Amino acid sequence: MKKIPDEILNCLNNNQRFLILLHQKPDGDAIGSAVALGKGLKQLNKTVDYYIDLPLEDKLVFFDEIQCFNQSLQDSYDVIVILDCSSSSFAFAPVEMPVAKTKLVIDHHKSNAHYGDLNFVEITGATAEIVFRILRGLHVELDEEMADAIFTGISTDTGSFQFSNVTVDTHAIASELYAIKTNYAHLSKRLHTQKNIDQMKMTGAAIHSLEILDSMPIAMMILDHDAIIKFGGTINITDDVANLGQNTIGVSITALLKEIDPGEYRVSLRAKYPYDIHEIALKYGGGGHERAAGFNFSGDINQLKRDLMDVYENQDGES
Ligand SMILES: [Mn+2]
Repeated sequence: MKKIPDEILNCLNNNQRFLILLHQKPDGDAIGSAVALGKGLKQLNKTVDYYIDLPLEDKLVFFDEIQCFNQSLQDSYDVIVILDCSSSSFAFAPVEMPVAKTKLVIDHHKSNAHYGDLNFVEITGATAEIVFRILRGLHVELDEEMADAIFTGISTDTGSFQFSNVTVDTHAIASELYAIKTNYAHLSKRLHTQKNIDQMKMTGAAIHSLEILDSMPIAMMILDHDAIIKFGGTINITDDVANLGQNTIGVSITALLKEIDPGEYRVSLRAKYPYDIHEIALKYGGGGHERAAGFNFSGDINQLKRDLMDVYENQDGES
């Protein structure tokens, strides 16, 4: 595990008044990193304010420290720390940005633009891994909430330790968290498995609709408008639903169609290597990545099926 550079630790040690910012729509890594670093700085008798994009996803609303989010801001700070955010335009920041001597960026995204006065960017599983190493470097003693915060960051950004971004450091840090709290099963279930009853029923409706296209490794799921209304609206369609098609053995491409208004669909596409579904999303005016993309759609579903089958037929055998 590489040491955190002294200039980063000195910046945190030798200043007094901090403001913590995150990316817009903060995820588990952003929130976990903020809670752990904020509480760590307070333990060193620093003052810490947070300016965070609310509301949070339900599964993240359990840290006591959240009560300190978005209290009144000062006009100036010694340091503004921006966590888990690859560019300044993606940061959630006050319209009137307080002045600060130093803008410190701490992040794990390869694409980070190094937009701070001081930047610590390393490709790790989660920003929370870096925050853990910083807290160790500052000789902060982690309490159970801080351990939960680091675990939340790592666990959410690594898909519960399933993604290819997991390293020996990820597990080394996780193992150190067990010296602070002996059991993370409850937290893991909260972050990855538990849903409210409407979210459960919505997921069930999506699975019930699962269809394999013409014996190809392509899955389609449709949540029709009635199902979406019946189970509490699109807010209850959890992130993992599109992945369920992909979890079906033999499936390489999945389309989840959400009928947000009658005849109007929001389509989420997922693909496994080597298939690239980004082009279909572009064709329909959407966007995304090679393996995860989305677009709005109101046309003929049979044409969409044809397009998906063409991706498979045209890209099959390529690598
Ligand atoms: Mn992250």
